[in-house]
Amino acid sequence: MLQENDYPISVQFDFASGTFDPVQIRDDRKLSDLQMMFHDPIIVNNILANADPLIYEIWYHPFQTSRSDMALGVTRLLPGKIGDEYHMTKGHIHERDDQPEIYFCVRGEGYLLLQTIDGEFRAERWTTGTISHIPPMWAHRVVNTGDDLLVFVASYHLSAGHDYRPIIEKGFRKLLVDRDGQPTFVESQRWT
Ligand code: M6P
Ligand code: ZN
Repeated sequence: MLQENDYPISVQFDFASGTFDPVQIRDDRKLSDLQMMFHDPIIVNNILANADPLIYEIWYHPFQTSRSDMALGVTRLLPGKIGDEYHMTKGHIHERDDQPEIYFCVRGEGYLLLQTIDGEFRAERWTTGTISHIPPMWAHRVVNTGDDLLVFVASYHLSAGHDYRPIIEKGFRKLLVDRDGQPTFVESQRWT
């Protein structure tokens, strides 16, 4: 017997704005939510003394049926920098170690950074149209190195869970900073 939540659901995505309708949950991530993520605390505190700029929005739609827990997330990552470091997502690793995710860059350009707990690191170059598979056990973060909005679509199981602790404690091995107008990887001082 089908339950009430076992029926198909569709939402309408708008490529121009990078939004979809109807949205169930919207989460705004401001600089104050990413204080521990950017490498220069002095610049972060100077900005926060006057303003708390929006870095990205996440638009969610959970699809929960009596037998499944798929989620759709659309992230709108604004262009910009905090000091010399490009806007990025907080980044997380899944609580469950058997849970992958698909990220689809539908607008903009940048990088997907991936890292294991043991410190294996990968950076996937993103342009509009890149689709990346994030295997289980890899932390993931997206960096917008372009002048335009970067929008990516994510699909994952809600039960995967988000663990931010390894990112808050040590961050990723490499940072993406602007050097003479060029996105450049540098080693993170926090990683030891
Ligand atoms: C995607 C998904 C979400 C995630 C969001 C932002 O939409 O992976 O689960 O929350 O990106 O990433 P973060 O949680 O690292 O800020
Ligand atoms: Zn994830």
